Amino acid sequence: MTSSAEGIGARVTRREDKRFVTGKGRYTDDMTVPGMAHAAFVRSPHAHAKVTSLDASAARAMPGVEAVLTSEELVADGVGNLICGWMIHSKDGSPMKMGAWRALEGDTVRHVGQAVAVVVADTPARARDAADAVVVEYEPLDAVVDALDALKPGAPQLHPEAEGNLIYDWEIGDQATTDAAFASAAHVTRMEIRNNRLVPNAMEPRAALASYDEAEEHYTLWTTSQNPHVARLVLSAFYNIAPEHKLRVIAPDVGGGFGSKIFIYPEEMVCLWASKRTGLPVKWAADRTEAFLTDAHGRDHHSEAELALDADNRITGFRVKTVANLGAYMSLFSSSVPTYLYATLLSGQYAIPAIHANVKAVYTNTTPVDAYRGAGRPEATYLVERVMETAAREVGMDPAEFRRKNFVRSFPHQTPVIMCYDAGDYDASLDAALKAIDYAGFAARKAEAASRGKLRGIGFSCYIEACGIAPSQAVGSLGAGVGLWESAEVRVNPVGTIEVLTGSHSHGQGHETTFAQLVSDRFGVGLDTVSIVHGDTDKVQFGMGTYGSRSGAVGMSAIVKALDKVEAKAKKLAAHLMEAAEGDITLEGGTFKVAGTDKELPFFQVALAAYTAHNMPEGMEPGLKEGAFYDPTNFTFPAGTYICEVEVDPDTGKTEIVDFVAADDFGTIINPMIVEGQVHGGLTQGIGQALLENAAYDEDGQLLSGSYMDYCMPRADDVPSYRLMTTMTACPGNPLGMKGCGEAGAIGSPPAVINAITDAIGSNDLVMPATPAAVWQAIRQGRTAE
Ligand code: MCN
Repeated sequence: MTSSAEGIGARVTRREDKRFVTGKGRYTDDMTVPGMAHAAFVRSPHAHAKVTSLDASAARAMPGVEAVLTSEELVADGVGNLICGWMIHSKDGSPMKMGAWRALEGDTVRHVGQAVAVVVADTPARARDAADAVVVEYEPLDAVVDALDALKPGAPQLHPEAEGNLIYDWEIGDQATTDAAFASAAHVTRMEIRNNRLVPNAMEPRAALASYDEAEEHYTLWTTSQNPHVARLVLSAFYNIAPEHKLRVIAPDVGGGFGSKIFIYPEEMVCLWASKRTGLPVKWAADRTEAFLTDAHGRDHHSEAELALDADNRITGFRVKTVANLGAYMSLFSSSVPTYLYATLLSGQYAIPAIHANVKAVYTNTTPVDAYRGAGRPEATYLVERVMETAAREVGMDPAEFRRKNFVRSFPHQTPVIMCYDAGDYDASLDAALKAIDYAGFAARKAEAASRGKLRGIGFSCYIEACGIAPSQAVGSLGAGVGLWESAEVRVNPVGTIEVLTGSHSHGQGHETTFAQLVSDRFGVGLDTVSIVHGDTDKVQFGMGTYGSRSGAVGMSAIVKALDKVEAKAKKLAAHLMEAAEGDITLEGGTFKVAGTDKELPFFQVALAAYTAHNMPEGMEPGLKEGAFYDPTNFTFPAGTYICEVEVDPDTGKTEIVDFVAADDFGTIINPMIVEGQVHGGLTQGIGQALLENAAYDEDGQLLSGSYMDYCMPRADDVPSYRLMTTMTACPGNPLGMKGCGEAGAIGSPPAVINAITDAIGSNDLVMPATPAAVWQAIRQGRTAE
C-alpha cells in the first residue's frame, strides 16, 4: 500500500484489533510465572471504624496458605504511605492537608473495601477462603458520605491532619472584579448544580503480578497501568519498595482505564512487597466487586453558580463555589481534578471578563475520587453549559444565539482563569451542528411529538477542554510533582523496518495504528513495516503515559521530532550515496530522489547502508536511530457543539434520545475512524452519566450501587445512532496541528442531554442521573410550581 492509503487522514482499521477480537490479547491476568502464588485482600465491611483486633492464626493454618500479612509487617518493612502528587495550596497559603494512607490499614479504616490484610496462597480460591478466615474486630465509628455534610460542625472527622475534613480551600480568578460585575449586572442567573459520582468501570478490572528475583535483587511488575514509568518512579521514589533501576514495570494489553489506571493503588504495592517477603511471584486480580469498591471514583461535586449579564445579554461575570468530595484518601492526582483541571475551564467558549471560583475539597468515608474520563473538564462543562442554557431561557433568548453572542472570536484569548486559548472557531461548529439537527424544523417536530403525547426537547452544549496535558513548566508552577512531556525513539532496522518506542500507553485508543500511520505518512513505508513499542520500562527509557488526551498532541509530537532527526541523517547519507548535494534530496513515497535527476534510492537501501557502513560520509556514525523528548508550550483546546433531541414520556418519565449531533474540532485528524470510535465511546459514557449512572451510598457509607444489578451502565438501546462531524482549526502549538479527542464526548454530552430534558419537561429542577423516576418527579414538581 502507498502512504496515502495508510498515512495521515486515512480510515485504517485498527491493527491491534486482530488480537483483541480473536481472544489473543495478553492482559496482566494472563501472565504466569513459575511458582506463582495468589493474593486475596481482607477488606473492611465498615465505612469508618477502629480496628480493635486482627487474628490470622486460623487463616495461616489453612492449606496452601503461604502468608498472611498485615499493616504491622508493612510498617516494620518501611513501606511508605500512598501519596498525592499534585500540591494545592489554600487561599490562605497553607498546603493541602493529607491524611496518612497505608496500603494495609491497621488502626482506622475509612471506607468500605479498604484493605487491612493480604493472604498469599497457592490458588486464588484458597487465598480467598483464607482471607475469609481472618478474624478482624472493628469498633464502628460514625460515617459521613456527603461532602456538604462532612463540612458541617460536628461531622465525623476522618483524619487528624485535616480539621473539619477540609483538604483545601482554594480559589482562582479575581474576586473584586467579579463582585463588581455582579453589583452592576442587569440580570443574574443563579443555580445549584450537582455532578453525580461515577464508577469508571473499565472492562478489564485492575490486576498486578509481582515477581522478586532474590539473586538479582530485582523486581518485575506486570500491572494494569496507563503510565508504567510513572508507576515505577512513584513506587521506587516514594514507597521505598525498590530502587528505580531494580524495578521493571510492564503494562501489557490493558482493557480500558478511563483514567482509573493512572494512579498507584495499595494492591500493586502490596504484591511487590509480598513477593519479596514470601519469595514467590504474587498475583492479584480484582473481581468486579473490588473494582466498584476500590477503583478511584469520578466527579462528585456540589456547586453554586451565578452568571451576571448586562442589559445586552453579554456575560460580565461568573462566580462559582464548588465543594468536591475526594473520598477517604487523596489519590495520586486527585487534588488537581477539582482545581486546575476544572476551574481553569470555567470560561467555556465565552469571553467572560471576570471569573472567581472557590473550591473546597473534602474527605468523606467513601472510595477515593480521582480522574475519570475528562477529569474536572466534564464538571466545568456541565456547570457552564447548564448555566448558559438557563440564563438564555431566563432572558428569553434563543440558547444557540445567546451562546453565539458571547463566543470568544479572537485568538489567542487569555481567560481570567489561567488558560490561554490558542485557536478555535466556535461559530463553525455551532453552525455545523445547527444545520445537521435542522434547528429550524424543531418546532414542527415538537408539535408532532405532542400529537403523540410526547414531550420533545432540544439541548445544547458548546464545550471546550484543555487537553494534551503537558507544558511541564506550566503544570510544575501549578503544583504538579512531575513534568508532563513525552519521549520517543525511532529505530530504523537494516532492512528498513521501523520500530517506534513511545512513552505513551495505549489501552484502547489505537496507538499501534495511528502512530504507525504517522511513520507511514512521513517515510512512505507500509504500515506492516512499522511496529509500535510501549508499556515496558525496560524497553522504553522513560515516558509520562496516557491520560488527558495527550498521546496524539504530545506523544506523536515527540515521534515527529525523532522522525525529523532520522530523516535528516538519512538524507545526508542518501546524498552521499548518490553523490548529490544534501539540499537536493527529497523523500517521496518511500524513495530518496535527487531533484532534477532520475537518481533515486529506496528508503530501505539507505537504511541498509547506514548499518553496512561501507560507504558513510566522513564523520557520520553508523546506524539509524534517534530519540526525542517533546514538551509543548501550551495545552490543546478541542471544542465543539453537541445538540441533543429527546422525547420524554410524561406518564413514565422515560427519556428517549431521538437525535444527537456532535460537531468537534480536533485539529488535524490522523485516523477519522479511530476518532469517531473515541467520540462514540465518550458520548456513551456522558449519556450514561446523564441518564443512568450513579455511585450511591447509604448514610453508613455502604455503596448501594456496588454491582451491575444496581449501577446502570448504558447499553446499545440507551443511545442513539450518533451523527458526527468535524470542523477544523489547527492547533498552532504542535507540529501536526492536532488536538486531543479521547475525552470530548464524555465532557460535552451530559449538559446537552439534561438541557434537552429540561427543555422538554419545562422544569429546570433536575439532577443527574435523569432516571425515569427523577424526570417524572421533576415533571410533577414543575406542575406544582405552576
Ligand atoms: N487521534 C487522531 N486525531 C486527532 C486526535 C487523536 O487520530 N486529532 C487519535 C490518536 O492518535 C489516538 C486516539 O485518537 O489513537 C486518541 O488520542 P488522544 O485524544 O490523544 O487520547 P489518548 O490517546 O491520550 O488517550 C487518552 C484518552 C483519555 S484521557 C481517556 S480517559 C480515554 C480515552 O482516551 N480512555 C479510554 N479513550 C479511551 N478509549 C478506550 N478504548 N479505553 C479507554 O480507557
